[in-house]
Amino acid sequence: MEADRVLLARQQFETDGFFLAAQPLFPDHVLASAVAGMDAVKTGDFDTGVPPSNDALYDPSRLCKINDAHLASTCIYRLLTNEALGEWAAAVTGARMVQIWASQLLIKPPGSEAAGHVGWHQDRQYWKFWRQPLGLFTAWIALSDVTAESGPMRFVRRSHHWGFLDQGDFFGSDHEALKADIQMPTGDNWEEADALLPAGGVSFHDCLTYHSSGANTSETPRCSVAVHMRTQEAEPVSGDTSYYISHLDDSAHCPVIYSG
Ligand SMILES: O=C(O)CCC(=O)C(=O)O
Repeated sequence: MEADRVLLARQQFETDGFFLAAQPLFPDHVLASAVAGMDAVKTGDFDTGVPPSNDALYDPSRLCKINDAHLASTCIYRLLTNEALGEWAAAVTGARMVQIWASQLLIKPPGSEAAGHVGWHQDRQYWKFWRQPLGLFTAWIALSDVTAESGPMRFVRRSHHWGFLDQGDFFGSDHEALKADIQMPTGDNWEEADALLPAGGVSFHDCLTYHSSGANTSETPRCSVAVHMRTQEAEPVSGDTSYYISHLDDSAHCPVIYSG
C-alpha cells in the first residue's frame, strides 16, 4: 500500500475513531464466493460441518445476527483471511499483529423497520473479557452495497475519546432514548457520519466509538460480516474463561491475519 494512503487512513482512524475503506478491497471471485457462503449459512447450510455458535437463521422480519460465520463457511473464512483485510487493518491501526477473534453475519432485511435497528453502543460494553479497550476494533465488510436507505452503520465522530461510558444498548431500538442517556463530555459535539460502502468495502471502528444503525427502507437486504479483531496490545483478562478468548491459540478459530 502507498505510504501516503496508509498515513491518511491511520490519521482518520485516530482522529475520528473510524475509517471507511470505501472501495472494494477483495478480488471479485473472493467476494462473490463469500456472498454465496452467506446465502448458504443463513439457511442452515454449513459446508465446514461446523454450525455457528448461536442458533439463528434468516428471518425477514428482523436483523439477523449469526455468530462465528467464518467457522461455518469456507468461503467466508477465505474472505476474512484474505491478505488485503489484514494489510488494511494493520495500516489503519498501526498494528504489528492483527488477529480475528469473532465474526458475525449481520443481515438487515428490507421492511424490517425498528426490528432492524441496532441501538447506540460501544462494543466494549460486550467485551469485558479483555483487560483494556486498547487494541480492540472491528472491520465491518459490506457484502452488498450499503446505501443511505439500507440502514447503514453510523458513527459518532471522535466519541472514542470519551472513554468507556458503558451506556447504550446494541439491542435497543429507540435511538433518541439511548442517546439521551449517553453522558458525553461537556463541550463535545455529537456528530454522526453514515458509513456508506460498496459491496467489498470495509469500515473499521474502535471498540469505544459509539455507533448504531436504522431501518432498511431500500428494496434489498443490507448484508455484511462484522469481524472483531485485536492487535498485539490487547490482552485477555487473566483467568477469564469466556468463549471468545478461549480459542485464541487455535489458528483455525482465531486466525492471525497480519504479522509485520
Ligand atoms: O451492522 C450494524 O448495523 C451494527 C454492527 C455493529 O454494531 C458492529 O459491527 O459493531
